Amino acid sequence: MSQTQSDTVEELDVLVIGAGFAGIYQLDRLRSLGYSVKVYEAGSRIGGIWYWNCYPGARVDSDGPMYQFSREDLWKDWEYSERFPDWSEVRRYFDYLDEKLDLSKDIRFDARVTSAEFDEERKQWVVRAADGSTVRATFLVPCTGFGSKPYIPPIPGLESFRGECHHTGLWPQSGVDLTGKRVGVIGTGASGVQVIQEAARDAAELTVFQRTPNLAFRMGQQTLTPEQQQEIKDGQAARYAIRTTTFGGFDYDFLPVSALDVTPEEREATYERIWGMGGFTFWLGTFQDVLFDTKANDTAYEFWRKKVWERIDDPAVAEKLAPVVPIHPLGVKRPSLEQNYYEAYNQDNVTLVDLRESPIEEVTATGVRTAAGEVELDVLVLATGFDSVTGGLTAMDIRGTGGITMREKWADGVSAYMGVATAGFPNLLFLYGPQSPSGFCNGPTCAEIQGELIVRMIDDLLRSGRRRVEAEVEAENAWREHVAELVVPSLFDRADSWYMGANIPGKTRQMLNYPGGLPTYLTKWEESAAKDYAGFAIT
Ligand code: NA7
Repeated sequence: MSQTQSDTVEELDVLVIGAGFAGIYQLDRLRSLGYSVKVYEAGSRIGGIWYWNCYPGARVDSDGPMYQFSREDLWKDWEYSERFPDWSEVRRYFDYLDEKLDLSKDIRFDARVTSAEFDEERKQWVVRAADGSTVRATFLVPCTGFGSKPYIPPIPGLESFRGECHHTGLWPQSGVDLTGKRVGVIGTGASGVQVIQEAARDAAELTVFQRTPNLAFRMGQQTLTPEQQQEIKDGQAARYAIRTTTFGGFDYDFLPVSALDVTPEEREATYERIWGMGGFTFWLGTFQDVLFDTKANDTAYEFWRKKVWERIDDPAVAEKLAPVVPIHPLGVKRPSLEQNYYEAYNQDNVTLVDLRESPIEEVTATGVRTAAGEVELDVLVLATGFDSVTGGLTAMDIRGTGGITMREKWADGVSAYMGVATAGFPNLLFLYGPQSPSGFCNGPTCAEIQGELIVRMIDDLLRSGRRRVEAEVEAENAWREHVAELVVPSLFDRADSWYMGANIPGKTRQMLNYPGGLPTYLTKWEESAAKDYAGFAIT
């Protein structure tokens, strides 16, 4: 039972950290089972990553019907106006969820969790937040997502810049007007591509500082007509039903054929077809060996490169954005979806600086100096990504039974059984965590499917009066090996991506997401659950 008295520390069955999709799923489900649950959220409203990432152009890369919960009572009354909704519409969706599910009453906002310590005697986590509050909970469920710790590179002089400087993941809630300004963007990942498209339209001058080109795909954005909305509604239940059978938790999957086993004409026709569909189909709905076989990948890359070159006037710029010789295989670093990204570079107000040729030397009071000279700027946008997957967890001082923090335990790489728990940290079950399907899986799908596994586990344990669960060391080591083995036949290790932890200097290079696909992951979980959660020590 929970108690809320000013002179006592509140005690809960479950404390959830983070009010994004994963966190609010936990809140709603566990509350409905009768448990006392609260969410601590660092932001001032629900939405998780969509609270922080409100930069111009921030937009979902999944089709709207996939980017919401699959409960019929929720989807039947909800419509996104575009195929790929922007951040403000996703926020409206969260407001809608709040209204329908009455979430906010159990969420403590502006409460960034700073530390958590396990009290072995009482089998409880003692959790503290930056707002001075303390809470005790039998289970701690961090739902901090893959991108809650922005990465700001240590560029010399950055603090001396006198214009406005913002990281995309810490964008001012009041917005930043880029109109008529001299804008610089460092980084061309998903966030960079999105902000560049907007800045190219609004800024007087835009300079893009690119280190690695983004192999971006055609979004196929559409404003949805009433007929299309009806069509979506008619097919929505069926689309959700197949999510657990596909690699990425979407409503489509890889083609069960090799790119090399078809004729060149058939291959070209297939690429044209899936390219035309837009979205991630060219990534996760392509030939089954594109992410595993260099020759197959080369065919996809060449198709993509030609599509890009057709849209860029200057071949020298085209070569920088889509080099004839790939810097890394296509699709092994997270691709982005773009609308007019490549055309932007044909505009007179847009300049591309290739940091591989002219690295950044320093940020000055007035701009950015590279080996090619100084660019004067009013606004500097850092689209430099996140300490992905692990950063949200290691940013907190979470101390387990051995006295060491999670940050210390994972200093030389993560081990996380099933991607949900790590030995030495009992009763702590994280969602969207390291070596879970997370980064390769559609977010809301993962929040629901993986989320339900956690709900079931907590419910099973509490109903049977067992109050302590912990990943076994042997099990988490075996899981890490399993993940490493899955990477070997793939091409994922051929790019310095956040999937591999390779976007942060000094971070251990290892696959941070489960690359076996959602169905295999679920089978592994069910095998464990059927043996009373084999791999977990339960007392
Ligand atoms: P990403 O995809 O990690 O992109 C970060 C970008 O910033 C990328 O282009 C990096 O270049 C660049 N970067 C990082 N550090 C530097 C330095 N020091 N100098 C120059 N350029 C740098 O982050 P996003 O926010 O765009 O997207 C994250 C995820 O959000 C995305 O995958 C989707 O899932 C949604 P690099 O490629 O490392 O050479």
